[in-house]
Amino acid sequence: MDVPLAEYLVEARAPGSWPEVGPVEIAFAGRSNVGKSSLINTLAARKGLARTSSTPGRTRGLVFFRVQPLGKAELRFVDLPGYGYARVSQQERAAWKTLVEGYVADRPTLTAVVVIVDARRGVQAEDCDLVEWLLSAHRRPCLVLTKLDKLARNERKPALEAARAAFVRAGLALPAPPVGFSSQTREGREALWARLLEGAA
Ligand SMILES: Nc1nc2c(ncn2[C@@H]2O[C@H](COP(=O)(O)OP(=O)(O)OP(=O)(O)O)[C@@H](O)[C@H]2O)c(=O)[nH]1
Ligand SMILES: [Mg+2]
Repeated sequence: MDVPLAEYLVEARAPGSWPEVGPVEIAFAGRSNVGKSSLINTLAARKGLARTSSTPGRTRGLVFFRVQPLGKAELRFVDLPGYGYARVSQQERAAWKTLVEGYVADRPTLTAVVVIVDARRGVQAEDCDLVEWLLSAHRRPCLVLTKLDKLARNERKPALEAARAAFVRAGLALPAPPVGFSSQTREGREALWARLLEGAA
């Protein structure tokens, strides 16, 4: 997928300070350091669009990007701050919840939330909590296993199956099987674009 337009729009750090409602939005959520910002850059084919870092907790606010895939309507990508980082105070955790939940619950143009899991670590309790909450808020989760390059080829399919099984065990029905992805090799990029555009249509 060629992406002729990909640019930073704005970062919102206070609840309700979102940009005016416009094109359809797709949000990217997941544990701190899982590779959310890298995945946005890979989809957009722009190296430094979303800020990435090996230090967890890099993305603080909600960062909005304008993105237009070739021949399709303009969209927005929303990079959400990560969760599950141990060295964060109760107060910061509560602020995260207010910020993210406020956006996800009320944003009329939000069509999908991409839930990103580290293929090596697998699905964790917080990931299940997020998906459970998304489903209860009638938001469509799209599960992605990233950093697939860190697994041997023969470990990839079992990892995808294990992720799906973890949600089933938690009693959570995902609308579609997980997409395997790597920001390093760009594996899964076309499959994820297809999935996202299917949802946006
Ligand atoms: N090998 C490999 N490394 C990756 C991949 N995706 C991200 N990384 C690395 O993982 C680290 C975190 O990536 P980010 O994209 O900043 O992660 P994030 O989820 O946005 O992190 P926060 O904003 O801090 O929550 C960086 O060092 C990336 O280079 C991947 O697919 N493969
Ligand atoms: Mg980030």
